Amino acid sequence: MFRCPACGGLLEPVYSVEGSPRGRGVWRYADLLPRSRGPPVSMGEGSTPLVELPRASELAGCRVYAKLEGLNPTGSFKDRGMTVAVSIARGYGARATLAASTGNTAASMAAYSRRAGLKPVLLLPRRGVARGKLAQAIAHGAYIVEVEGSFDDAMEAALRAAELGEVYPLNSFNPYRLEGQKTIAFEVLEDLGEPPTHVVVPVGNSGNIAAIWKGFKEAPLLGLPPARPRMIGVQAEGAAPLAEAWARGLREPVAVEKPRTIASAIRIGRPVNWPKAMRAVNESRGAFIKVSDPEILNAMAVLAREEGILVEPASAAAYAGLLRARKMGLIGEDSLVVVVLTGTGLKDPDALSLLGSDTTRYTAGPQEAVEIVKAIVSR
Ligand code: AN7
Repeated sequence: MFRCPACGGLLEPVYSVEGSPRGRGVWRYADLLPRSRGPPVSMGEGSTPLVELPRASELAGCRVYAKLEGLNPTGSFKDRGMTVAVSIARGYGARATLAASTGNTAASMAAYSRRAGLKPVLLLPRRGVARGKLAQAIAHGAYIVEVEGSFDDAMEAALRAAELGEVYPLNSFNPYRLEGQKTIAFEVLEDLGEPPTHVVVPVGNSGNIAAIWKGFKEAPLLGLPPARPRMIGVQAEGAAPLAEAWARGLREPVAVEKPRTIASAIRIGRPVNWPKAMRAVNESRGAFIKVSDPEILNAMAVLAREEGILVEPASAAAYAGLLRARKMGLIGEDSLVVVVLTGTGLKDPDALSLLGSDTTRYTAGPQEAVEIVKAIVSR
């Protein structure tokens, strides 16, 4: 399933029709989305805010806008792909859905599958998923198998289980997922008013960066302005199969056996969509780069404290990547950069707690509390 019968490669839908955007959200671009039998399984995904980041721009030394994907129904960009793929699954008459996940796909597929009346089955790396994401999947009544090993081990199990044919696979090797996710590019072009020079995206299984690039290439079919931003894919140092390959000039990812990073969403050592992602970065004349965990936490703190935007570590990696790319001279000061902030910070309380500081917290009785407030504001 989802492999080319001739060469075994990844599948990619193409469109010959031209259309124009109508309505809101992902389905605003229905003319360039796969059609399913029956109405789409939708709950308002897409049409997320594109906001200017004044302080983060100053710090980066170029104009920066953020696409707030954490405002999707289940808190990440995954909902864009899920509305399309789950609609197709229901149209096919599937009864159960399956995915391996580092957490956000799990939450999204569980929610959309239940909405469609399908039974969600998840393969999750044991102890590898942020608490809030696991809680979401549980709340939606997903069947959860915690796999001993990494996400990549869970993915291997998912590929084998999908071969059984009894269950509809919803990982991003399913091309319908990426069709929904490409709408990020359409929205950026409509909302920014001028084409961005760079789009910075955190990379795990590497589907999203490929999806967004496909969106930019198809945008003229919708009457949107042509744009060829450089796609910058950011990985965490301890889980950087693509950034490592890029640095060494290799054409294939350098597999990571035991991926490590605070950014659990992108703790992935063998990205399944790598051929599409490599092509996107090559065609757009972009780059893959990597950032350290301290850089990720710093970026998270800047976004939270200077901009009021709470994201998870994987999303903060994109902004950390922009700072790094500016220092490397990869992105110039005249650039107009869109950073895709892929998911909300609310799902990962353990990561958030690393941002806190003892010097700003007090315990006191009501009387003493007033004195402390006085002292703080007069400081
Ligand atoms: C917040 O949920 O792979 O490069 O199983 O949750 O398309 O994989 C999540 C990935 C970036 C990377 N930011 O996107 C999963 C999963 C967040 C994410 C990515 C993920 P891809």
